[in-house]
Amino acid sequence: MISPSPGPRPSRRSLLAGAAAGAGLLALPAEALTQRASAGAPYIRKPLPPSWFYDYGSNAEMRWDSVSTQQYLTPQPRLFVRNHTATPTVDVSTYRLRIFGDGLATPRSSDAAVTLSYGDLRSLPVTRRTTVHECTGNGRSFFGTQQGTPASGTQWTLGAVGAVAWQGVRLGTVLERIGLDPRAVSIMATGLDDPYVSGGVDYGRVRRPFPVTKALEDALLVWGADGEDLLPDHGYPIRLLLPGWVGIGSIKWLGSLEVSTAEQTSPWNTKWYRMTGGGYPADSPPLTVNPVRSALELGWGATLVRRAVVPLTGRSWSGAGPIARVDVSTDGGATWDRARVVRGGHREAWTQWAYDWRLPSRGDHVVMARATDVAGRQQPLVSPYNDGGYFFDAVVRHPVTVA
Ligand SMILES: Nc1nc2c(c(=O)[nH]1)N[C@H]1C(S)=C(S)[C@@H](COP(=O)(O)O)O[C@H]1N2
Ligand SMILES: [Mo]
Repeated sequence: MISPSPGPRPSRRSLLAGAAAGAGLLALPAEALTQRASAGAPYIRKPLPPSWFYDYGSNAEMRWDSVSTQQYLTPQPRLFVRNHTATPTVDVSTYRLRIFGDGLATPRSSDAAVTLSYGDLRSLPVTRRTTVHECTGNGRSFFGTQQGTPASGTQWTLGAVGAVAWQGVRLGTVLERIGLDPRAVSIMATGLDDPYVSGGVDYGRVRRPFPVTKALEDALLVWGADGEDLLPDHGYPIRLLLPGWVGIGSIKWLGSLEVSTAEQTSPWNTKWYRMTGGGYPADSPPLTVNPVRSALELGWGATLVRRAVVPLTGRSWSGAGPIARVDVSTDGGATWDRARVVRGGHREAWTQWAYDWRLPSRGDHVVMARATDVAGRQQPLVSPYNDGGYFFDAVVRHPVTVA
């Protein structure tokens, strides 16, 4: 299989060398080290080798043609980054998570917040959880390129997503120890990165409220991924994680949690990350559970070598739970055939699948993958337009050439 990628792929040698050192997840191609200066700096700290990422300045997208079928999880060095501002430096020795609000059993003002150090959080019972971590705007570019109605925002293809094995402590454990007022309904999570300024307006620090029910169900305060500390770009030392929910809910560099007996709002649940425009009503609710999506492990317009059987591989995922089935079309959607599940995976991580494309003719083709999750949600052929370009979940028409 040949993919037209502008940069070299990580060499087999560097990957093997990393694996031999027992650090396979952190192995970087040699080129990464020399590209440090030109990468996402000053917004993103980690190297962004062009064979792994599309660089959009403060955001970086994982390239699907850099994903190895052998690697189920997305190591942090390869995970997409979505920053509203720039990755901050947080001093772990002075770091404190502040928890306050009238929704605690003993109400506390911001000045009298409960403070938890990094050490306090690390001493609590550890929970490990693998989830698909995804930006709400993943796939946004296809509103324009596939449906002819472009939406503004980062023009992600399908790589603002990864499957990550997180380590942390259940937020529920922390809240139960502090004590909650039974009338508490909402928690505002606020990051420590600089206030977000856009179009001359200062929106304050990145923050978004989420329901207490989600906090008690499965939210985590995360300090690690792949058995390593979080990388600075992914929220070091502590980030919130709301499994299966829109990426914006998982606030990085978590500075405070305000627990309230009243609903709370921020521009990140009123102005952004809800549906506006198109056919949506003016009062559509803040987005929560991620939709169903699929991607091929191929570059855009990849060239495949003609054989009796051309193997196609890809992944499908859903915020609502496991994938029930995946169907593939190699004739632009005229006929569909079931793909074979290679690895079904954890409750909310992705499903790897494979499809044997028999005797394709030479020339240009469109390959499509359509997944259905256990909740019965199936990827549509068209995603309803919205101004924010959120939740592009339609089947993507992926061009390939058989040579
Ligand atoms: N503090 C803070 N948290 C944040 C953001 C941010 O800019 N600042 N971006 C959010 C968005 S929109 C997404 S998609 C995820 C991206 O997480 P990642 O960069 O670790 O992949 O973080 C979320 N949490
Ligand atoms: Mo996002």
